[in-house]
Amino acid sequence: MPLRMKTELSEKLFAKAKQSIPGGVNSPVRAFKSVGGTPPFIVRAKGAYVYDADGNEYLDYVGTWGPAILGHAAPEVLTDLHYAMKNGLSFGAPTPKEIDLAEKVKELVPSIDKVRFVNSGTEATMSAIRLARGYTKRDKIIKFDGCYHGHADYLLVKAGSGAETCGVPDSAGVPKSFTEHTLSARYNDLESVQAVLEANKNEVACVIVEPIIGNMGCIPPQEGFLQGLRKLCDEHKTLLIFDEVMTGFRVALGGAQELYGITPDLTCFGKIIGGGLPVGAYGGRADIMACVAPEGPVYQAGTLSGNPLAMAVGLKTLTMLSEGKGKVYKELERKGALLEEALQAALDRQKVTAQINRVGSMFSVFFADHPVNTADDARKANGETFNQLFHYYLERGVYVAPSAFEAGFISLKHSDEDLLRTTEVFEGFLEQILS
Ligand code: KE4
Repeated sequence: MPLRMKTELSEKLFAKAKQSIPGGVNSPVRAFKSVGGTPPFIVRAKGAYVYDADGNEYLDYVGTWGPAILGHAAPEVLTDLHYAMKNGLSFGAPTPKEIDLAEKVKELVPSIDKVRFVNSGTEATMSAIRLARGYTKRDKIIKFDGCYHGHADYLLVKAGSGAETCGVPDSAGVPKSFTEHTLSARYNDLESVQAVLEANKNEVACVIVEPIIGNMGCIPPQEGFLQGLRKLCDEHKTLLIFDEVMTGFRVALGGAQELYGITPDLTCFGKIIGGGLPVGAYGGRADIMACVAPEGPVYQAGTLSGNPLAMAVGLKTLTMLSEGKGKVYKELERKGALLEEALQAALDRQKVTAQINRVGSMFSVFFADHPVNTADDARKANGETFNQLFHYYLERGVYVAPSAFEAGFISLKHSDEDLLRTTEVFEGFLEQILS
């Protein structure tokens, strides 16, 4: 396994970036704060690989945090993007492509009667919560410790992902009054949800949940948890919002709601729905969506919402994923299972205890001798060992998220050889920490 060639250029670029951009990055988790070291400045991506300014090649399990499910720069997607670009970049007016993508989303996700496109997952969750409050005329919301739903002020409460990684799950700059309506419960613990609902009877507008947590590492729902959430929300006339920004079109063509057979009242999308261009979306029941301006009184807007380039790329991505009626997801499951079995076999050979959590092509390895079913379980895993693995991987051309509180993603372009090579590097790390 050749060690990384050099990093001088990325180091120079990082120093230069820090002079103009806070922390040198446009999103905190990219800065390698928790793992240490210098982030490679990526200049090109193709298939399962990304390439940095120093010419190093990496097998990519970040996948631009989820969108690159087809592999980077899929030729078919680029063709549609080039065609769209020739007609202009943005019109600030309704366009036919928005209808095509909206109809595709409705076809793939039956719980969606109507959908509104925005520009990020944060906008999607922000807007869905405002809509839930407007529809129910209630103010309080319930989120889960460790779930991350973007950086809206009132959602930065016990938030996962970069907030957890940077140690600011309750960010500075958010007035206490902004979070007084944000209640927190524990994921995979229905009793904690019931207690909060009972203590705030008829005051909770919505429960928002990552149906599979991806922002504390990958934590799947335990049997009955999501069904229990659905039942509790019905009993309390509280809306159930699935934040499928990460799981949407990732774990199944219809997302986690298809996988687990749950119908949420509203769903938020991001990442894959834009195929790598900035698209977020929220949608759901017609009677709720009828409250969204200009039809109804809940205001939400955006200059670049429905951008024709992003619509073209998102539509091509979902169209390619839906070819062969779920064939793609059988292949992603096969790849995921192959990697999981190979990693587990390496752990067994080296007699190292770790937890591999996986749903389809999203996964995490926790260095823990206990199951990881909650945010606290994830926090108790050995972060130092993760950080060592991170750098061992990076030096050998395997690029995983620079935080133990993120999920890894396999794309359709990760070959079996790529996955097995990953395991060889992983086993080399295990041997090293044992020596
Ligand atoms: P964006 O605003 O970053 O598009 O989406 C926010 C968001 C909402 N909901 C879920 C479940 C999410 O995972 C995210 C964003 N995910 C993180 C990675 N875990 C984005 C990466 C980053 O913050 O740089």
